[in-house]
Amino acid sequence: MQRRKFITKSTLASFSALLGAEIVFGKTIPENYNLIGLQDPDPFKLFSKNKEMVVLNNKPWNMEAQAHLLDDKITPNEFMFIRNNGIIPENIDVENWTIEFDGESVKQKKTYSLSELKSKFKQHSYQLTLECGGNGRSEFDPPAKGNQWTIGAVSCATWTGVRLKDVLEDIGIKDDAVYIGYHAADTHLSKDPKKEPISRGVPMAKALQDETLIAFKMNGKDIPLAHGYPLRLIAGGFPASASGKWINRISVRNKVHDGAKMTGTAYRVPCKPVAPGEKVKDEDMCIIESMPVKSLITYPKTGAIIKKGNSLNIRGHAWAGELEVERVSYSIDFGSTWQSCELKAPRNRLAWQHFSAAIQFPQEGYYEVWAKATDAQGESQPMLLPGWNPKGYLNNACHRIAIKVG
Ligand SMILES: Nc1nc2c(c(=O)[nH]1)N[C@H]1C(S)=C(S)[C@@H](COP(=O)(O)O)O[C@H]1N2
Ligand SMILES: [Mo]
Repeated sequence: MQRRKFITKSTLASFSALLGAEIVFGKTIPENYNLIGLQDPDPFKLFSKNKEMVVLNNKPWNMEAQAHLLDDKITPNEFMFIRNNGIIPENIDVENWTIEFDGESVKQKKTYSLSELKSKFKQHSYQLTLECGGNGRSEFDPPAKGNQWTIGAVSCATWTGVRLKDVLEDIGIKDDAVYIGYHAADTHLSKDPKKEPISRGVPMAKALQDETLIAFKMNGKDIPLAHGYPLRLIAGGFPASASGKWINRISVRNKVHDGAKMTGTAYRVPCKPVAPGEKVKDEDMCIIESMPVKSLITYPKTGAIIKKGNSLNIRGHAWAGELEVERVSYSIDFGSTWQSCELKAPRNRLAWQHFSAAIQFPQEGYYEVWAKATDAQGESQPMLLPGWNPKGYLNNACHRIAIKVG
């Protein structure tokens, strides 16, 4: 007969430390037992996300959508991807939340409370596309480390806040300003308070655009905690890593901001194309700015079956970083021929655009419907992978869905 094994004294002690309480009958806990108190909370409930969202990581929390979940014209919270580099701040004190402006290129440091920001400056709302620079990373070969995003790290919600440029004007900026960098309240995974999980920014020209906001509302409500409550920077069209969540400080720099994840391979790609797997010198890496043209078929869901003779109405969104999308085409013959989709103008600059098409199929069988967008400068999506880069950024390959007719 085998004797039941119990957890060791040292495991028990570490469990108690993690729980912050003595486990009173701890001695009788069997080996390899999962204490409820140490299990992860349900992330769908915790973040009010739809059950079909896909969790890529729990330390830190990272979650993506699937194409069909992004069908809404304005992305609701339940379908919005979450990308965290560190630990979400706890016990946020909104009443005393402030944002400080400092750096070499401010005439004077200045701090605003949330209510000052809201009352002193005009408020603006824009629908803004946020796509993680690593969206699509899972397809690169050789593979790139990091969250293995498929296609779901993109959103387009309505953000309300004050223009960063109005605040910068109030503060007074020196002529040598080059870049702004954000600082935020999240904690580094090491829990070292001296380390920031991420501190990125944008060039001055981007900081001064009308649509660059210090936002306090998402889709008309307080920003959800996971998305930056109570204050976040929004720089639509740039990799979403430039849109700092939980921000409490913005530095106006007289050089390119050198905060966490601004250097090395982080959010930087080879300035010129390289062979897959090639080592790239640091000076040959360029910071990602405007995101490339891309599109997503959000209806129907891949695998849909339609009756013979019926036409299929597809729809989706297309976006092109800082540019407008000029055209979206679809193909049902693996890219041999392309037909035009109907394409709507964006609600405002930097918002994704909606496309649709009614497709006729020549006969029963299996098809793949491909979508391809082209931006205002004539740049189109590649059908398969774009250029390889060390961290697997900027995969803007065409999206496709499978359809059976008959
Ligand atoms: N403070 C802070 N801001 C942040 C991040 C973070 O980890 N901490 N992640 C960035 C990255 S990499 C992305 S893609 C977006 C994701 O925004 P979301 O989680 O609201 O979708 O937030 C950016 N802002
Ligand atoms: Mo990101």
